[in-house]
Amino acid sequence: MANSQSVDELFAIDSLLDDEERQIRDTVRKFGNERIRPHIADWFEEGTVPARELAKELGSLGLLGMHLEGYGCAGTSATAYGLACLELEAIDSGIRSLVSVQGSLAMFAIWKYGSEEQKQQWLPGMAEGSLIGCFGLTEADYGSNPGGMLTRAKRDGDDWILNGSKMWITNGPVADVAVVWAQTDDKVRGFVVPTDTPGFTANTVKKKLSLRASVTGELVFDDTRLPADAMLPEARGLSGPLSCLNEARFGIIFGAMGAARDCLEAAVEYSQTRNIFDKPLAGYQLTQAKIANMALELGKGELLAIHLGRLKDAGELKPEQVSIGKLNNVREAIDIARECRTILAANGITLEYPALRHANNLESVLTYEGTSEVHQLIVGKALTGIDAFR
Ligand code: TGC
Ligand code: FAD
Repeated sequence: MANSQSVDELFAIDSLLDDEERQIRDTVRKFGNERIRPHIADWFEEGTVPARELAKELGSLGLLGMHLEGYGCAGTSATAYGLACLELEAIDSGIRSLVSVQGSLAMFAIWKYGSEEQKQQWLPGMAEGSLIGCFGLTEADYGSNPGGMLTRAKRDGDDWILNGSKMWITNGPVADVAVVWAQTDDKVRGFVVPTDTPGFTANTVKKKLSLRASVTGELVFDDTRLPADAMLPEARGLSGPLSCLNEARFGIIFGAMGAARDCLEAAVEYSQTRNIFDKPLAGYQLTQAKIANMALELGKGELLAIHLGRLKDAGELKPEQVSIGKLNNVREAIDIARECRTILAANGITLEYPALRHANNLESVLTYEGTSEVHQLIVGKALTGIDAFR
């Protein structure tokens, strides 16, 4: 429609970004639209993604570990990284997951807690996308409560012997390297595990109804022998892995708004051209109320994301503020995706339109990186001073 505005225009989002941030956003948007969007519905339907090929392309765009400094990483602002996540998730949450897990979880853990040798060995290849990483924290019976993990690393001379398993691990079956968290006699520690180590197996999780364009797996460690220098020296206790989660949750705050934007754009366009009772669906007050309400939540979510990005760039972002963003933006995104599906009606249940694909993906996003209930409890604790987890 000639005079219709986007939500970004309505909220003047560009006025909050600098030239570099706008340029990064536009580059990632173009890449996503040209390279990935034409295939995404098929990949989702087939339950596949060419992770290795895409990792190299994402790496050559500088998107892997992009807000980290050195070791081949781009060293952008956190806000720019968030905007890249938004554009990737506007295509599919699975693609943003690939990038989040690589950059914010596996690479960040090595970058923040690794020895100089570990950083030199792994980070440049991971930044260029020739090596894929995964991050093993969750176990089948310990998701929200990772402190209860059973996976254990025991000393054998100078070596470590790892036993146990990790579940629901993004990129696990395609990874070259796994960052694995395990109990030791000295608290929870992180280990850098090349996936060709004897005693390491990765099994693919099948029959998923969500995040189908993402590889999810189980990691099994059966007397996996690791050298002494496999341990991340600077992480000791649960704060190590939990601090990595802050990084990935931050990307999701932006990313979820990308999925929501994609749904809303598709629904608005559809409503402008779909004639119902002899006039466009967009011309009905009920439809406009839906669209206006969704636009408010999308715009507010983007403003919140950028605000949190600015705090992160100033080194002031607190974990409970990350929880506010993840809780709000994922919850609103899934509501928007479902509401858009109602506008698309029967057409909305197919992969011809993105709304139900995004809604299904957002079911995982609502659960991973801390369920919405976990984030309510984190925010609740911040507001009341009382820990209600146990
Ligand atoms: P609690 O006793 O509160 O804390 C243990 C230690 O950790 C510190 N800490 C944090 N440090 C940094 N950042 C945070 N966000 C932190 N939260 C806590 C805390 O200060 C303490 O340090 P210290 O030095 O005193 O030992 O721990 P708890 O056992 O009570 O658990 C707290 C809880 C429930 C919030 C935490 O376990 C949690 O966040 N659970 C959710 C688990 C989760 O989010 N897993 C995600 C796995 S990765 C994933 O899903 C990837 S999805 C793929 C993708 O991203 O695309
Ligand atoms: P549970 O912890 O069993 O939770 C069950 C229910 O109980 C939830 O509703 C939860 O909110 C609620 N609950 C939990 N605690 C409380 C409480 N104290 N009070 C009230 N209610 C509570 N993990 C990784 O380590 N690496 C990955 O790469 C990774 N990728 C993933 C990819 C996908 C597609 C998915 C679906 C998950 C992935 N995960 C990964 C795992 C994810 O982080 C966990 O699924 C998540 O932390 C929740 O754990 P759970 O599924 O075991 O649920």
